[in-house]
Amino acid sequence: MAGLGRAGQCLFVIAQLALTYSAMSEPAPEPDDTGEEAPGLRKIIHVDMDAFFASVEQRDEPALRGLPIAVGGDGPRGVLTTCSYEARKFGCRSAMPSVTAKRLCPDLIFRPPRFAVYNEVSRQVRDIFLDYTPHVEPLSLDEAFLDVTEDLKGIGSATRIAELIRARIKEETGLTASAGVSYNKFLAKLASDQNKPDGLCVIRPGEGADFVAKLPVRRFFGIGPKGAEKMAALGIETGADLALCDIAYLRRHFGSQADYLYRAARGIDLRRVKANRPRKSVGAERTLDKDISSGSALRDVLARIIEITWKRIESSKSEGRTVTLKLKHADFSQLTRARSLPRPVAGQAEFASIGHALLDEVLPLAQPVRLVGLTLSALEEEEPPQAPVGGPSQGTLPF
Ligand code: TTP
Ligand code: MG
Ligand code: MG
Repeated sequence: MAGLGRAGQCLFVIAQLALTYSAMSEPAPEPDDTGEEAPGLRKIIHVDMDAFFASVEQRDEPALRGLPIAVGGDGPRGVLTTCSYEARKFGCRSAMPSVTAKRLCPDLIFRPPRFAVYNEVSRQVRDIFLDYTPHVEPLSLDEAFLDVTEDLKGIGSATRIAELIRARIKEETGLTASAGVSYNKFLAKLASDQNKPDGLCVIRPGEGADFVAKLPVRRFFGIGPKGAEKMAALGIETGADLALCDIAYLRRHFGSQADYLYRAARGIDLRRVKANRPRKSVGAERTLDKDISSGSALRDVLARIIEITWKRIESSKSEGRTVTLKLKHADFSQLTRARSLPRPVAGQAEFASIGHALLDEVLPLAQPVRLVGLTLSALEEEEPPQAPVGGPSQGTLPF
């Protein structure tokens, strides 16, 4: 680095940033097992899009339909995010190295991911869910739990609601989704997976324990390949095997997961569907590979962060009044500067000018900086109204 001019050093830092970029996204969903239980018999639907990223690519490029395709990089270090059901016949799977997938399926066609499009579809699908209930808990871009215990639209059954939702997703996005209907989240999620793709499965009250007994434990939510291996070593292959284990045994071998497993093996899950908390802020931050103190290098970093953050603000259709700059020093002490407008920030140019003005306020720096972040908050988004749990229709909506 000694021979590089300031501009050269700056480029070096920016190049490194690309590798260490860490995004500040929506707050992580709270763990589900907080003890907050849903009283009474619920009607829960789990909806999950089929081969989501790959189906979007096949939708938008009709020549790909019916063919084995993968979404991800096809270079030597590439990994599949997902692949079409045509590719799954060859054994291709999510998270598989692209090299392995190509060996299994030499005709596999690769496309790079287009996250902006997937986000857009995800929002469309979420809007459909919200037409049926405010109790929507997204698990990822392509799936969510819905509590439809209260039949707000007078549709008559949870199964019928699930069918209507699937039909509307097809009509409005051109994509298929699978749905599971049951009386708790654990079973509804198992059910949505049961008849994929484009499938529906209903597990009625009284059927949960039998359904779970026959399943291999690796299909249980929260049991990954490693967990399944550990169970296999203990002779636990199916839900029925798991149901034979007493709670003390489970605690000894699986610690804090024991209560969940004990209940799951019996088809019991007391977790409530938690509607997404409204987003409080949209932002991005970067941890720098090398601490920097020069004002101009920081301005360059901030310019990149502004672009990323503004894209997020646009794609989440957020509007906000407060811009906050965060700097973390080499010794981890933190410095923030915020500015609020009486109205929402008007556009990227205004957002950028506020961000840079905040940075100018703190220059020159007393010590080098290891992290830079910028957020927009005081967002103007509404929380979905919380329908009361219980009420006259509870328990009256047939499956
Ligand atoms: P999933 O719902 O797990 O998978 P899928 O929709 O592709 O296929 P299906 O549900 O029909 O089995 O994941 C949704 C999307 O999330 C997926 O299309 C791509 C992305 N994803 C990854 O990027 N990495 C992963 O390891 C997984 C599992 C998914
Ligand atoms: Mg899916
Ligand atoms: Mg999914």
